[in-house]
Amino acid sequence: MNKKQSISTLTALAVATTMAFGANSTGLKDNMPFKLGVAVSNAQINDIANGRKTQALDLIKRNFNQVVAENAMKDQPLQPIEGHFDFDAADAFVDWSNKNGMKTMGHVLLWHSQLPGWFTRGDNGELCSREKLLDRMENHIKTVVTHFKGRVAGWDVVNEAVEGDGSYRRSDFYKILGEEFIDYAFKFAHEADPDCELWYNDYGNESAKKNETIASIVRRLKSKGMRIDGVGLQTHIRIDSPSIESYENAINLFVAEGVKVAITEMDISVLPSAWGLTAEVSTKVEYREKLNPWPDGNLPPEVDKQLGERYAEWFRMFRRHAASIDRVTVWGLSDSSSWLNDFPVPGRTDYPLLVTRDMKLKPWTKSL
Ligand code: 9MR
Repeated sequence: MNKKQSISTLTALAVATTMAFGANSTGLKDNMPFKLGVAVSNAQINDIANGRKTQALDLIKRNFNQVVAENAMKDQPLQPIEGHFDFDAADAFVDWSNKNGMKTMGHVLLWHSQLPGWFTRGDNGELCSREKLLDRMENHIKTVVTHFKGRVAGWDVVNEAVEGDGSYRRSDFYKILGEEFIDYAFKFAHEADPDCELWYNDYGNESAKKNETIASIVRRLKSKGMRIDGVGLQTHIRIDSPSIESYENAINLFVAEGVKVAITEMDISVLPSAWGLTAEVSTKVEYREKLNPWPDGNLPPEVDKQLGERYAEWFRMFRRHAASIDRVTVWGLSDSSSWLNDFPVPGRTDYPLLVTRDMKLKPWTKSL
């Protein structure tokens, strides 16, 4: 082999290696039959916007090939005051993720939470008229979708419109427009960008009743010839519940409606359930301590092992449905930044994610 030949052999090898391991070198994403995603926090987006290089951003690039902003693209941050859009943080995030070749999802166009007060109300706090709400929805959705056109692969168009008992959530949107607020939201999004994926997203899919209503939304939109690409199952679960079968049933149900599914916000809380807490003030401290059993940031090895096994079981189920699953996204990078540390009880120490507080991949992530 002459020098020229050996250089071209080396170049070919380098290209093949890059292709095999992905542009951002090997990590968890390279072992998955679907995209592996992570929600990016406001603090991380701030680092991106300021050009800071951090361990967190390196970990994200190496291990994930799909991202979504945990908060920065919700209605409140994007249009805090009617008519005043602020895209700075979101633009920095989306440009960064596009540059790094990650599938970028938009979260969220219409959600009853993190919604600025002006959106559904009049000057005196009363519900606004039907026409006013439709006008505001159309303006917000079209402005936002158009702004990110070609840079965001898809949007959660509507989030959490259905209750656990299968009824529609009595949100302001619902009170003013009825269930058709969902149809309007999908219509406006599609008109703004016909190429954009449109998703419905919700939590608590262990409820068959909830899933039935979501499936009926999919059917309704499809029967009107409208676009809906998939249903997102948030998957905020616990170490001991719900059952994997209940989620597998949900996946089968939605797939039978002819749409894709995605696991959009996965985390597994290891802390005791706080629901049913007494309101009796004198018992508060005792309850707080009981509810926060591992406050020093060290999870006992046997609980960590249980957590790893629970993640592995769920990923085995996801792998079985890989042909229908667009992505599996975890709701935050490391335990220190999880929303679960402050919800529903503020100031706890939870361990729900794939990366430890000292920014190391948990050893059991190798088995996912
Ligand atoms: O993780 C988000 C947290 O930082 C915000 O304070 C909260 C605001 O309501 O929203 C959290 O993310 C939610 C997501 O947008 C929709 N599904 C439930 C998530 C956890 O509450």
